Amino acid sequence: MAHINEALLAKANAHKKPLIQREVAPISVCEIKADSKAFQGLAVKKCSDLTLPLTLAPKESVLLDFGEHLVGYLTFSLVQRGLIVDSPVKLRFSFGEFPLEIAKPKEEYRGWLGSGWLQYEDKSVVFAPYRTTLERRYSFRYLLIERMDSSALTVDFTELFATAQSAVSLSDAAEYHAKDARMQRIYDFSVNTLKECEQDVYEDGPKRDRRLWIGDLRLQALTDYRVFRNLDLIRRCIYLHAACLTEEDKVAPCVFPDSFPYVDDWTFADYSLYLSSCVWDYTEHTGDVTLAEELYDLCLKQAEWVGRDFTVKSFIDWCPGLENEVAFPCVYRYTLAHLKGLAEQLGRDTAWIDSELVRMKEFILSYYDANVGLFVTKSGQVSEHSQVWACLSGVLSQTECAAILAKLPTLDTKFTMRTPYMIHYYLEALVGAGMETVAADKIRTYWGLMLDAGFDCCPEAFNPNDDFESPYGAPEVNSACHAWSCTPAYWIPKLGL
Ligand code: RAM
Repeated sequence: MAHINEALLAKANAHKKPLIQREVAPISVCEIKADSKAFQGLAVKKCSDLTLPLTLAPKESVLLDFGEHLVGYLTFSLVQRGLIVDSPVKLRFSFGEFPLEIAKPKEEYRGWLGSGWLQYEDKSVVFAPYRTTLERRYSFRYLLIERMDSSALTVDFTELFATAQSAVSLSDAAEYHAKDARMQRIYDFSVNTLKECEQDVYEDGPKRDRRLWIGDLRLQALTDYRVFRNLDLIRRCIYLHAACLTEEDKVAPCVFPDSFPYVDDWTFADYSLYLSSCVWDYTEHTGDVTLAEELYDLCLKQAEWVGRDFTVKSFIDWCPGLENEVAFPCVYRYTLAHLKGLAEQLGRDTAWIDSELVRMKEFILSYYDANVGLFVTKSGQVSEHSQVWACLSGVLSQTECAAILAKLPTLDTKFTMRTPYMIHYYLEALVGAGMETVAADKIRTYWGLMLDAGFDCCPEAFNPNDDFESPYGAPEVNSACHAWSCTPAYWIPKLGL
């Protein structure tokens, strides 16, 4: 059973703010065409501007483009043409952040996430005129409306719009002028991603999950200290993670803020440790130690349980077959440095943390293979993750880190970084090693290719060599607006790009 700290939960809820809403109408009628040069082989072509009423005869369908990525609710009004509706009008609404989501037949879904995440719903309209707002919130740019029934009557949509919502508005974002147009576009779509994911909590991606993940939260908050500086939301989300613990007072990887008991009973140990990093970042960026005072003991508790056993489950990245044996202890040491920083600020005893830092240095270095100059697991696995996290663990000099990171592009391994989340930590390792130029190139190429692929926001997973890669065995449920991918909005200003 979950362990809920009601006092902290009340604090989390005291920081809840109303969302900003705006109405957005679709701008054009379009179609999806096969195009071998387009991302996933599908391109959207505009057919005409959209003007209402929009008429739909039985078995007809129409694809609409809202012109931008939205998170919100669909409202429509329907009237009959001339005669009385003599049998229900059955409509299917399919929402998509990207064309494949609309184009792929729903029955072909084979992913391991619940098929309920597919963004569509059927609506029977028995009497007209009729007006409704669909109950489920969707994350989309495109909307396909299909008339599924065979009755003889034509209907008109006289009203059709989305009520888009976010905790912030783009006009509140700190301005940044990048050095060139491409970097500016990368910066802007990263900011847009962050905005779309700022809802009642920092969602990982508004299309799926509808919950708060601490690994994502850390990167969102880090970016947001500069971009929107939504400190209420940051504090609210940190409190939520501290309030809703698993049975043994472990920080859960995700909190379901709307569904009691708010957490499941499993953990990703690296995610539990990020509580220290979140509180450390908050203290660093606000100069306010009150949160650290409230949560230090809980942060320490996470380090204590993790320090006892490294065989626990951790996340690291969505890379099949990855052994976390090196990367995970490195995350532990990386977050211990944040914990130590907090202890020093609060005047707490650091003796246990200091001894752990020494013990972990020795442990991590035992994985260094001097023959190849790389970190290797006991089974002989060489992954990009082990090298990156070894550099971030603080056990190597800057020169040693630079030597290791310079080898990454030529490593002969299939255990490569798969998510923009992991690539954020790669950028951090590069910057720490004094390799800012390589970091800037990575931002330009990797996120630049996402732009070229046509994304409006930064996707959850992106492999420039495989358009169909999916952590879930089904690219149509990948999220095309994912907060852990928004960190160019952190790095670009930081590096003055
Ligand atoms: C995905 C989520 C989230 C991430 C977890 C580990 O399912 O979308 O972003 O934190 O994986």
